Amino acid sequence: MEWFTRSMEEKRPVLCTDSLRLKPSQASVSVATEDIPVRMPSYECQRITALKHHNHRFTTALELLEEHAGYQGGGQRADSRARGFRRASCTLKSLSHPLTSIEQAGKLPNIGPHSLAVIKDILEDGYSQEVQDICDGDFYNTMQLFTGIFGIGCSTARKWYEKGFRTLDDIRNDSTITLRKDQKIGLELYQDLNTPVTLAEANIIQELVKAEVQRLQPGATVVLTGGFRRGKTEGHDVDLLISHPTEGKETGLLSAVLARLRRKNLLAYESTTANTYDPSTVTKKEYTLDHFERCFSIFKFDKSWISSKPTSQSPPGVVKPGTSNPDLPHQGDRVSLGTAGGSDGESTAEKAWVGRRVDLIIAPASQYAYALVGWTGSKYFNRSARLYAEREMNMKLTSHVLYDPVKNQYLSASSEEDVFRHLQLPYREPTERNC
Ligand code: DCT
Ligand code: MG
Repeated sequence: MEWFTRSMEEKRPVLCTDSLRLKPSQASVSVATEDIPVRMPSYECQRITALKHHNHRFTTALELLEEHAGYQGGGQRADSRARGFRRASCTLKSLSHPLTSIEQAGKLPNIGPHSLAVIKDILEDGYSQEVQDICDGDFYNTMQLFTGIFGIGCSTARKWYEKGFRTLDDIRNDSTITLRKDQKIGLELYQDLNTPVTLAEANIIQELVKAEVQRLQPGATVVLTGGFRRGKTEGHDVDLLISHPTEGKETGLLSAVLARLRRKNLLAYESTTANTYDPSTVTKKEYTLDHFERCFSIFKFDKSWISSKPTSQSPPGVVKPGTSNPDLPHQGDRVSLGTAGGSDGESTAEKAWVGRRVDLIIAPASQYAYALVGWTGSKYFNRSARLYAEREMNMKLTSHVLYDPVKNQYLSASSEEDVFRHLQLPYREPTERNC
């Protein structure tokens, strides 16, 4: 594990300057670097958190501990342990210089004693023995393997681990295990779905869906959200937010688009959920992400769509979907899903496509700005913005709306900037929301 056994990074202190672009806030902590004190707010949504930062050797270790804590189960206590590691990691990501001393770390917000001990080990020894032991352990590696199956969560993975299963073949060959449709395909397409989706692939899928959506409803929009919108070049899925500037014109769009994609044999799996949004329940504690109409799908991404040879018809790596492109798969394509399979992470059958997870979300125009913030994420940015809204603004933020219970008012927003303005937060670009 090269990342935490690496030797100490360059120690020259880079002072916190305006890169944090902070407004003094009710909730901020004074952080003294070598000589310039800066204030680091405690809510992640108040800070700038970029993908590239100065403290990867700490944050990788802390996020591994977060993942490991999440695997262990134990309800809210385990969740809050996991969150503790993530919050410490987020703090270090938004630090504008490499952390060089434990005294500095101790002055930063949201770094608890356990995280501090790990940081100390890395500062002193160049690695953390605790993290090393987890990485070398059976439990962590098995949980990673099993939770990598689409449709399998931590509790099922843990149950399998406790039963003694260690490989995907153990799962495939056990007659007592009954898998749901999504889990079956998750196992069949294990290797595909555990190979990161590239930005080039995401752009092609977006264009393809956009062409279908706009053919059905001119003026409709399809935006690539999630990690790609935050600047990531790889992700585990493609999150597409579909809308139309005229409220109501998005109605019926999802089923019509899916019918077209199905006819073209582009879908290996689809699961649709209806819109269940009810504004009157906005003050209730929520455990679901949101209530938009959506489809969790697996696309059959034809391997030939990514081409290194540019043509006048299609730019490198990008085809014009929905046109007469001969490369697009069609009914009776060479592959049927039943032929995929094999041992752990291996597909033995040669197929012409690779499975790609795609989420299609339908947002009505009046909720679009909130949906865009929510589906851009990151998950921890959202969590922090929602906590901030509740605790500091006495408001309720969701991916549908911002509600002021004192005025009994739903605050309308026509852009992401409006959402930040309502919350009295400095605007953060998507690339600055990578907590
Ligand atoms: N989201 C959230 N809470 C969750 C899950 C997701 O607020 N529990 C939001 C934030 C990101 C967005 O939905 C898309 O989710 P993912 O695809 O899971 O996240 P991602 O950042 O796009 O990650 P990846 O790049 O791996 O797809
Ligand atoms: Mg995503």
